[in-house]
Amino acid sequence: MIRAYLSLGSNLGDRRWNLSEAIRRLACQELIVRRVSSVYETEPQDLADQPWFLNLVVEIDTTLDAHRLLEHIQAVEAALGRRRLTEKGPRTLDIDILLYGEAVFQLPGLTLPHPRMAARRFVLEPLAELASELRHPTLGRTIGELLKLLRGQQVRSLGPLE
Ligand code: GSY
Repeated sequence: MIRAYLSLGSNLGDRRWNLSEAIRRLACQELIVRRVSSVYETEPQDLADQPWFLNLVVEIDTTLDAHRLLEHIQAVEAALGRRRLTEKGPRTLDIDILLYGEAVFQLPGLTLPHPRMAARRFVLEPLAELASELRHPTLGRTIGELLKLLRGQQVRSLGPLE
């Protein structure tokens, strides 16, 4: 069983419903959703001219290997009619694997830990809520320490999802 952390985001349609339905569909025999962070309304990164996102992080235990986990995530995104109007633009649902145990590797389509997680407040803020003492496998700092290094990027907590 591997402990992993996933980042979920939505800025199209019913954002809150997209997130809760995604969490419901992620859970299966091979994947237990252990904890869900608060929901955060977050300033869009990469492409500023788009609606603000709702983001959260889920802590899971899974017996799926990293590639099967990615396939499972992609199936959940597809089932929710993932729409993405442009590459960095609005989307109904985005799920990223942030951490998969202590795994460190780079393969086409999957890099672990997630290569941009330490630069994103919309990831670190909800992740720190669940695991601030967790040490990033390659950066050697805890999630709480990485969060303190970030400047800018507006996020505000909206409390629990349900
Ligand atoms: O990488 C996930 C999609 N995404 C997001 C996001 O989820 N939240 C915020 N705040 N900005 C984002 N830019 C992209 S791309």
